[in-house]
Amino acid sequence: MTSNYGAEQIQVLEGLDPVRKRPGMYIGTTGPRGLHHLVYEVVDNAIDEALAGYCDHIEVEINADGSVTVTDNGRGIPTDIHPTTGKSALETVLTVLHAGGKFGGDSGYKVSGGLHGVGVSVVNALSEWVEVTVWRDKKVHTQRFERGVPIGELQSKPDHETRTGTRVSFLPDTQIFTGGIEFDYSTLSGRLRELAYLNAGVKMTFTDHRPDEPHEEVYFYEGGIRQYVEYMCREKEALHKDIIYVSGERNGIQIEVALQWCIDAYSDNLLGFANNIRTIDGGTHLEGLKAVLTRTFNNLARKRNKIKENEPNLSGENIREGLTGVISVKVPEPEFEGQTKTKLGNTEVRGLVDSMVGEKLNEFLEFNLPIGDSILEKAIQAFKAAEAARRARDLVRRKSVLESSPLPGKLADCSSRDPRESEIYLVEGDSAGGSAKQGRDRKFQAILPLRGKILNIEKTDDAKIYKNNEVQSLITALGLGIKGEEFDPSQLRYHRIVIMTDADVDGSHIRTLLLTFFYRYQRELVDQGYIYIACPPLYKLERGKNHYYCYSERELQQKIAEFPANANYTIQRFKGLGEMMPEQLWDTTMNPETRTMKRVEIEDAAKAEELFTILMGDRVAPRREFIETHGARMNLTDLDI
Ligand code: 0RA
Repeated sequence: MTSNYGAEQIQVLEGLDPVRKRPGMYIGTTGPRGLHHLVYEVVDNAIDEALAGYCDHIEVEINADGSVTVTDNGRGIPTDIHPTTGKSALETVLTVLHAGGKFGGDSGYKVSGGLHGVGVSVVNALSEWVEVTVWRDKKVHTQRFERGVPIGELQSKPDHETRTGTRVSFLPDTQIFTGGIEFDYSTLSGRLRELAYLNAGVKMTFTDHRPDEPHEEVYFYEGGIRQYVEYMCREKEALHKDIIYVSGERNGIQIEVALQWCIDAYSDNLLGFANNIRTIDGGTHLEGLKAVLTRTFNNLARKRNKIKENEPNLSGENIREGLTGVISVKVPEPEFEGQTKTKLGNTEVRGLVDSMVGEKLNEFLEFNLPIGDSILEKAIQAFKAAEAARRARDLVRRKSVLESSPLPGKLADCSSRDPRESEIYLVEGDSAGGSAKQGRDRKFQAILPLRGKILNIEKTDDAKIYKNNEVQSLITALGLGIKGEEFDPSQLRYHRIVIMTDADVDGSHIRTLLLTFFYRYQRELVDQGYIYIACPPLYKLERGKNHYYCYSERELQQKIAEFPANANYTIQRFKGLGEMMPEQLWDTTMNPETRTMKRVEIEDAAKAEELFTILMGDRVAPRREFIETHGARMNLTDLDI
């Protein structure tokens, strides 16, 4: 082992005051997302220890008091005294901004970056208290901090064991996180599972001690992203048995790719990660991968005489049809771009991915001719289907030009012609549509009732989608064109597109489906923030002449708890929007003065798309299981990550 960390390597930077003054600068928001970033920050440090080869178990616990504990079996934060600060390295790491990152050296791979990677000191600054325990040098070292300030010195006691590692417990500060400090189980479990997939061999244990019976889950994947792809394809029928996997390192950049084509899938689902961060907006790693796939399979197709000399190449989309894949790169100095910093910008990565994957994929295909052939067969089918779809679209376009696309009959339009003030509510069924039509302000609110399940997009192709009546009404009502053509925001007839469905499983199903449609076919609408989710109440609580609308079971229980012990009250549960009086719907859900709406972000839609594949899969059994176990959770709060 060459690493020799001395405290002197820490450079003295700034204290923590700026973090408490402007938390948003460090963690993005002080809402739920920022709150959860605190956990990710500590976990990232432990992951870095794992990537450096010193840690293989990370335990995350939500404690009964709402605090979080992260324990790893790494080397432990150094505890020796820093020559210039005169304080321990541990205290320095916890109280000095960016100090943790200054332990670069030869300790291995420092991967945190981009979204997080701000340092544990930020967690310390934004916590009511932090307690750190380090096992190192046969001693147990502990220190406590409150709002970033050390409470007493570092305490060191002899340890009878020789274990090493770090434990960080913290309670987020309610003075900072004014919206509350409640951690969401599924948000954390989702991320920890993802990290376990991305870092093969690292065991993640997640325990929630808040319920009476603690709930524990273990995520441990020796196959890493191969198993991730396997998991994503679990309800689909594979085109080839073994997942295609290539990995390697070029110019200090680690590249890993896992690919699986499925027979019964028609879109492509490629997830990109850079330094363990999901790059929703893509970037150079995905560009490199797409380019090499297109080139490799076109070359193969010509070599195998599947396309003739005078025939055109297959498009990238043809080749990726039915493909599920993960690319994970680890870049020493990542550049993240875009508004949400979720696009990898390092230009060198494109070529490195292209050449590394190209070499290894060609080698793989040489030894696995039948796999290559069946992928090509599928791509050629996709090519033919796309041709048919193009003809179908031409037909639609010609028709709509001739008829100047009349608005759908069941659209109750608003009177305003100014898209900036106009809203359209997409509601499920005629009964809810009726309430909404009567309840709305017709000046700026339009209603479009959609019948039942609009259609099964996963199982069909573009041509069928555009022929579907409900989709056609949706597209014409919104004033939109066709996928693949330039999105022209000036054509959009409403700047708020509000999905308003019942708060039950069917409602969430339809919401998922609509979000998937927008995500796949009109992504600009999501990107530009035009899509919203209405939040109708679930209950009406009446007591005497007062009434309250409650938007969750918890809110209802909280309200009831405020009543005196023997209070008389009645609860009305709204089973669907159709059950609400039009004016109730207006007051609670549609009136801009009083309503709550959630703007859909790209991650929400991406999540919906993932769920959609499960919900719409051909096999009924896993789908039922999914709805039974997750139906209750797939509520509106899930969209508020
Ligand atoms: C600085 C230097 C070393 C390890 C760490 C920090 C470290 C930080 C955290 C935070 C959570 N878990 C952690 N584990 C380690 C290297 C120590 C050495 O060279 O022995």
